Amino acid sequence: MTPRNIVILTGAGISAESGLATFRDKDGLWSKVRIEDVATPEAFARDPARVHAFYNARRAQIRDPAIAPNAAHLALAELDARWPGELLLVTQNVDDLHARAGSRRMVAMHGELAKARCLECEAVHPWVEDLSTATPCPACGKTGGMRPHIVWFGEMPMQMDRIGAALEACDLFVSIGTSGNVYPAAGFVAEVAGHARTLELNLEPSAGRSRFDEARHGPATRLVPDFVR
Ligand code: BJW
Repeated sequence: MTPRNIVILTGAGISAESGLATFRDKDGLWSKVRIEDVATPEAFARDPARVHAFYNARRAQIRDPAIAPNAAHLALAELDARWPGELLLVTQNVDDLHARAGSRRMVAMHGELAKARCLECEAVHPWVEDLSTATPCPACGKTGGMRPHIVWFGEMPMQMDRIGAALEACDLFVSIGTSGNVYPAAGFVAEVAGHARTLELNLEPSAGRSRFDEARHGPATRLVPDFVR
């Protein structure tokens, strides 16, 4: 049966061939810094300067002209543009490569490096420069409350209602470039079991491999264009 409603989940592996490090691979980000030091609300409360330094460096990296969408991002944008049924791209990535490739129907469930949020007034702002503890909020003017617009461990991922509705309505679920270690995203494949065909596209079998109907293993820049075309 031809699918009508598609949900695509992506993770760091889809951006690896664009030059951005993954988290849990050898040489991944979590081999260089401890999660507890940079990716929890407690870390930010304890040492905001350290957390800012980690995200400032990554924000600067996505502005590097050498970092650009690859063939996998472009293929998903092409699918979005031509797919007549429902489609939602749910990315765990905080880079902006899907948006720069042209994907429109998408949710960045773990937030975006290119945005900052004020803890005082909760306004969310597009953000290019470095953040510091002295950065004033452009909306309320308070200093000390600006943080990366990123979902840290223990925080609720963004737009879960929209994601839940798309998962309920989909008849094809495709997971690309994610190790399947982080929830709730790692649980999506189980949520759609029974009403959607499930396909994994990853460099290697993920932690959730056994839950998928089918898996293809290799680099995203080969597997994703092959799947889309
Ligand atoms: C390639 C490739 C190539 C490489 N081609 N492929 C116990 C049980 C269950 C849950 C929990 C638990 N204890 C705590 C929790 C909850 C916790 C959690 O899941 N912890 C686990 C570690 C156990 N989750 C949370 O706290 C989340 N919030 C939450 O649960 O709220 C409550 C809630 C309940 C119910 C419903 C809704 C909400 C928040 C999670 C926040 C994650 N944040 C991070 C960092 C912030 C963003 C950033 O700084 O960038 O998000 S962690 C990091 O992991 C990042 C990523 O988005 C995320 C996923 O990583 P990803 O993308 O899978 O990367 P890797 O490196 O792991 O994998 C890359 C894959 O690509 C590999 O498989 C490679 O093989 C492959 N690959 N090259 C194709 N060329």
